[in-house]
Amino acid sequence: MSDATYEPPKVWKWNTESGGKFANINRPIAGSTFDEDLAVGKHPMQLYSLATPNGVKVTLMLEELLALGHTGAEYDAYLVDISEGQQFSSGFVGANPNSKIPALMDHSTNPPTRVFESGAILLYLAEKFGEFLPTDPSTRAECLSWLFWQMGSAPYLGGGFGHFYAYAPAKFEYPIDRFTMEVKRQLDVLDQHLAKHQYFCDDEYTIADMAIWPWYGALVKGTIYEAAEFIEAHTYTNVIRWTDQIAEREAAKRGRMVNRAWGEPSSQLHERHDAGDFDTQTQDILNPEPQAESAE
Ligand SMILES: N[C@@H](CCC(=O)N[C@@H](CS)C(=O)NCC(=O)O)C(=O)O
Repeated sequence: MSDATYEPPKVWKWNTESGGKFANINRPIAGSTFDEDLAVGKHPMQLYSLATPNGVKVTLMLEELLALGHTGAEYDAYLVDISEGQQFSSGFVGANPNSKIPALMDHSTNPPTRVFESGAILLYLAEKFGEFLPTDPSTRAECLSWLFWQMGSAPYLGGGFGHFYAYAPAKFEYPIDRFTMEVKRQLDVLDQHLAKHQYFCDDEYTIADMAIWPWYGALVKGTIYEAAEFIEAHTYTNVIRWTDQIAEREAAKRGRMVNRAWGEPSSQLHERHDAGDFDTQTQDILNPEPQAESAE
């Protein structure tokens, strides 16, 4: 156990020097900090996002819809650099009063429809295009149960485990222990389900998989928090099978690149305004050019 103790004062005060990787963007108040409109491109769907697990959920879905031929799902994806505080512009706050990516504006409606919260965006798109959400009431209930499971569970993974294991200014045994226990329990829930089912709703790839994959698939592959060894990720064999299966989907390969501004240059597509944007990237992968040092 850590011997660090803390006696809370009667009234909490905002300590702007609290430390941690994201201390500069964390605030106890909501609303915009500067005036700036959102850019609007030519397509029906305007996405303001970043390729974190929450952002990737939406681009997985949009790319799947486009692969099925839904031209109404054509989209412009703008990069929101949350480390620079771009989620606090007046335009972004108008799209999402919660100041978090992803935020979607559907310009095919008049007036445009704003949708925030990644789960709500997945559900909105699934209902609008009639895809990736079963219509049979029982299967639909199973799909929505897993979708909402993800929305309720991932904060323990990201805000709990990830924060204290990877981002906090110091390592404290108590929170790391508590959230590791919970995250391993969650992985076991997923693993036991996937031992009996190909996807979360039997053998159908749905918005439930799209919500869970960017978080828990990345966790077992060690691409978030570099914790694969610590949590013994290799023991969750069914989660790994499912993760690899989804990674093979062409739409998933594209979706995970959109609004990505780190990693291998060939894995990044900062903004997406046209399906052809990926072709340029594919050529880079096939014919790699020596890359200059990137400032990102
Ligand atoms: N429940 C939200 C969570 C969104 C979220 O936490 N987004 C993070 C990036 S993954 C963010 O924008 N953080 C910026 C901030 O906290 O200021 C969702 O699923 O859309």
